[in-house]
Amino acid sequence: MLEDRFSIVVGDITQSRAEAIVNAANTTLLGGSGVDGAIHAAAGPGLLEECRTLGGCETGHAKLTGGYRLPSRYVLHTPGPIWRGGTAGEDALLAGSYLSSLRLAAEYGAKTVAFPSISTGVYHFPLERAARTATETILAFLREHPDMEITMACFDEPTKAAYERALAEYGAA
Ligand code: AR6
Repeated sequence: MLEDRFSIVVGDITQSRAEAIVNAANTTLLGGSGVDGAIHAAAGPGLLEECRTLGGCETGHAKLTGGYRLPSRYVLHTPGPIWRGGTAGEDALLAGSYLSSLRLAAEYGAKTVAFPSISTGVYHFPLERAARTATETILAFLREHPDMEITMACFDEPTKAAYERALAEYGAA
């Protein structure tokens, strides 16, 4: 079953045992608040040093680094879109963040990937809408990659509930 390879949990992504975790970064890739700050703090200074060599990243794209002191081997850094009202291509950019991260993970042989809820914090993307776009993108990817497993590491219960609703909507489709 597809749903067996998509877990939605409440947790701190820096504790995840996934081979690759995703960072909801900004286009500089030089750190920030929220999950970005937590990942850099847990990984240690080596992560920022490597990020400095990457030359930033476009919104909706992703770049890979090592995991340094994290349990994960890789970090996939993706700047999600800043919410601008919904008519500035935000949905496609958010889908791009999920898909670019997953393609990079597959390219590097990471079979387990954990995501935070990209763009729904500081970037103010509406949670229900983000959860639907993320879930639809993840399920489509999983259908084509039967060897991969994906976890949504939600920071709180309302976030988890939103992704569970989206899974109920798309999982059966
Ligand atoms: N583990 C899992 N989720 C977390 C964690 C954690 N340790 N910490 C926070 N979250 P945000 P964005 C959740 O603001 O909206 C940064 O400054 C948080 O509760 O981290 O994409 C970057 O540098 C929320 O549900 O990311 C960018 O400038 C989700 O992660 C900007 O923020 C995303 O919230 C990116 O904003």
